Amino acid sequence: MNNNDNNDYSPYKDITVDRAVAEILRESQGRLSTAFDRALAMKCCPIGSGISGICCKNCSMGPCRVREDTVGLCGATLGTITARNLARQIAAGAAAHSDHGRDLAHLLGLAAEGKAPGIEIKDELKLMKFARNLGIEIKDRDVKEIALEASEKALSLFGQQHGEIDLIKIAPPARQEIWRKNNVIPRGVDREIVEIMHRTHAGVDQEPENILSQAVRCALADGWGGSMIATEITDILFNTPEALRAKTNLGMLREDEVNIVIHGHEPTLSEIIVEYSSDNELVEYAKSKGAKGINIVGICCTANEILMRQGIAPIGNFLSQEAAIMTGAIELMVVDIQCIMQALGRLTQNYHTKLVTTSPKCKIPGAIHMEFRDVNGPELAKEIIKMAIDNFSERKGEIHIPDVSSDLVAGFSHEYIRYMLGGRFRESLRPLNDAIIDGRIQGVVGVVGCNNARHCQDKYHNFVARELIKRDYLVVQTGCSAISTAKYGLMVPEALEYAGEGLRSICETVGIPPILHMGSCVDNSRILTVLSDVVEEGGLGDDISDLPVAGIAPEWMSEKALSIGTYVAASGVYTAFSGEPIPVESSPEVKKIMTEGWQKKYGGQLEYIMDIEELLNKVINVIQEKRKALKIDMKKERVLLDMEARRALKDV
Ligand code: NFS
Repeated sequence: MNNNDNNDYSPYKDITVDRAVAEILRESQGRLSTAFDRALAMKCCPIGSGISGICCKNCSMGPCRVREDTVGLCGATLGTITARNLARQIAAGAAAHSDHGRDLAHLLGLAAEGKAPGIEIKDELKLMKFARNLGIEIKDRDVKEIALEASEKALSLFGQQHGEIDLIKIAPPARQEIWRKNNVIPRGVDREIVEIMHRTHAGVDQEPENILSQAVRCALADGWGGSMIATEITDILFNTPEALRAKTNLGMLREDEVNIVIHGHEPTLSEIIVEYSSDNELVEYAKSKGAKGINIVGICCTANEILMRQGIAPIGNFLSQEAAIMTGAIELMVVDIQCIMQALGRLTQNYHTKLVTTSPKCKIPGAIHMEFRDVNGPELAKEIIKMAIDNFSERKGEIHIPDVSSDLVAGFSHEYIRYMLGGRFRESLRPLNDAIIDGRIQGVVGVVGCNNARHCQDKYHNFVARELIKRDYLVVQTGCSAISTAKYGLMVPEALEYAGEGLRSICETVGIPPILHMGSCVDNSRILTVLSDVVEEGGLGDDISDLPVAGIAPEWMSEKALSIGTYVAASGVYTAFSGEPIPVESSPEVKKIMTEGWQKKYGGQLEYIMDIEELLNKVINVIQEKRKALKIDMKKERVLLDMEARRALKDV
């Protein structure tokens, strides 16, 4: 089912293409301020955003506003300041992902020692793989002992001072050599973040290229370090996702049930809340208060975590969070970290909705703080659910739940993709490589990232995803971008009617949608693993930069997206951002380093292209050039390859 076509919600069709959000905005008639209103009321600063010059506020002689022909009080040039600012943003993004990974590494140790009630090791196979990747001996050892050592080893990667972080060894050997040659292999996650803060202090690193090399090293520490640790341990503790069906959008709120929204990024407490939401005692308690049951739904990446493993409905992405509150149907919104609008604190005051913060790292004025401390999961989850139930009878005013929802299929971990393509006993990416080689799949494109209130919600995500599948490109997605296309019914096998003939034939054979939901934003690390596996499978070159693949963040907004874009580019993938400019637009010097410079060094680049059609054409051209270089650009007859022929393909 998909009833989300927004043509009749003028004037909101320029603000959002999501009919559910548009309906809520129309209903509110501007009575309550949302990010959409604030974006119209306040233009963004052209200097701060790097469109016409740049601003340096790293010392108190400034802030200095600098253009190409001027310098700051210390003499800093436009290029230097631009590179410094971008590096700091990348450090913030990498820190957010990695600190999340650190907490999970810590939790793995507690779970191994039995000190984290409600949390246990669910995927032992994945633990063994993770431990091996960390260089841990697993033979004849107890699972808990291995888990404890894996936790300690993972934690040590954050503070490691020398050498190379272990997980980069998952990358193809040729890729590791490129990084080694350019001296950008992360030594330790925290070290790279701290070094950016040092180098960008006034009067330290002044050469844009050198600053950006450290930004690359820091971003790689995110993708192949902090984020990868987060993904791997989340799978170990809560299970590696497998394909499942679910539903999405605001229509998944229930008028007659206690609605609890989980919002943010951490999977831990959310998983426990989901578990207790079906607890008999609590369900009976809800019924005693006049509700028919307890309905758990999600927003942003916590939603993606519990969707991927439990099939819980994501009711919206980043720009849906205020609209969700404005339905008046939410008893309680529980938030942890990242992408939680401060506006929620004030907005919830207009409704009965309780806003509950749970992380010591994120308190919000107007919210009730109920701290999650690893040891109190079940107790806290029950308390939160009970608070929501008690709030059910406090609903005031009219409830407005838009009747908008779509089906989706999620759960495409890299393990599941291998299994689905090769079967449980011969799991393999071979069919994918073969389909790319024979041209039925032209390439693979990651469409990822946020919503941005300065651009129409979901419009670009949907545009690029639809256009790509139409032309036989397999689309893989994470984060808010994944929720975006799911909301329009593009993540179900039925969406194959929009796909090109080649892509459709493959997806029909395997039984998958043309767009694969691979999880939350830290799960972009899954995409890195798949790309490495595709290289290892053979026939498509020796390195990620040989593959006919690309990355797009069409509506990006967060510093995390800048870190992701940088590590994807530095991993050898052409990456394009649209919507708001990357804040380097006024510096031709920095733009050149990130495009031509990184292309030469890393075989991938990161650029901003304002026009979405131009971006699409560029992505397609880049991929077609890769196909040409691999000599697979000609349409071939399908032939069954024997082992010898496959080996020969490796040498293409
Ligand atoms: Ni990613 Fe996920 Fe969404 Fe953007 Fe925020 S929720 S971590 S940063 S807004 S995609």
